[in-house]
Amino acid sequence: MSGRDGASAVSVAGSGRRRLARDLSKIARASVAESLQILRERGARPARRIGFTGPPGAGKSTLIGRVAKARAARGEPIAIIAIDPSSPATSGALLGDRVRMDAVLADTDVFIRSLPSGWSADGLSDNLADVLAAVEGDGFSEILLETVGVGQVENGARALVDTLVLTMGPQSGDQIQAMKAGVLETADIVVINKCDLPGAERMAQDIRNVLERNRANGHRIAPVLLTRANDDASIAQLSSAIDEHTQWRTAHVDAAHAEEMRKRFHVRSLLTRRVAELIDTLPEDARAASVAQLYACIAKQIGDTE
Ligand SMILES: Nc1nc2c(ncn2[C@@H]2O[C@H](COP(=O)(O)OP(=O)(O)O)[C@@H](O)[C@H]2O)c(=O)[nH]1
Ligand SMILES: [Mg+2]
Repeated sequence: MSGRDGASAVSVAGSGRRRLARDLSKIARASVAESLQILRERGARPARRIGFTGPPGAGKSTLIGRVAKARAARGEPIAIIAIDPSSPATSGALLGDRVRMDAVLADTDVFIRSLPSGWSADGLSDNLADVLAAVEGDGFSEILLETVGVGQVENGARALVDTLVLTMGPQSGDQIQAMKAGVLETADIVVINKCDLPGAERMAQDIRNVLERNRANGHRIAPVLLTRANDDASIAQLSSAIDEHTQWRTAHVDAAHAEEMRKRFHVRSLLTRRVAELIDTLPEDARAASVAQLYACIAKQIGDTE
């Protein structure tokens, strides 16, 4: 894993990035008090945030690497944050992601960081909102975020990114069946990757049919693209679709409202963590207390937090 960082020429950008990498590892495990301190120290400088979500094995890491390479060629500083679904104890997938991305991005300036998802049930890192804010504070103009999941994860990712790319393989049919109603509709772009495998075309058409039903409601209809990691033209098409969505968003989404929703989500995730911290430190004699008393005890301590 040390290959890329170690081998690259040491530059000002290089040492800045090593610091960011260290900071992110810290933030990923920070207490709420530490997170608040870090947030105060770093200024906000919004970056374009593009989320890739979808079932494991769909090809998200591979695609993100290719898309990042294509977009980095335009000269903008790009960061990739991959939230690893495996437990912190098994770093296998983490390493796999890095190896795949590093190979593609070896001759670029793209910053890559994989973080464990920790104990959160939704596959997002508990501190993801802090992590993204820290990366933004470091001057990247674009962040590509990889998260695993088809289900509730999209709600969290939805609030944190500007463009959400739902990535599936042609074999993900069962996973689509299992998706909660509405998940497909949260995506801004739907990608059927591995279109070299059978069934991709058919699946794309099925999804288009589902999405078309929304046209009557006046919703924007997400484009459904077919990609193959080794096909540069399909990667360029995906990159253009991301740009088109960015433009659409500028014209149609109230930026102040989106910013407010993001802040609300961030505060909620800080509070959720804070409550968990306090519950973990309840005293021994809490056993005798009623639920209402425990609630009051936690609420009071939250109130005492600056
Ligand atoms: N056949 C084929 N395999 C692909 C394609 N894209 C990725 N893969 C492979 O699919 C596997 C899972 O890819 P990965 O990017 O790790 O998926 P992730 O779990 O969604 O991040 C890897 O073995 C990739 O090499 C593609 O376009 N076609
Ligand atoms: Mg991956």
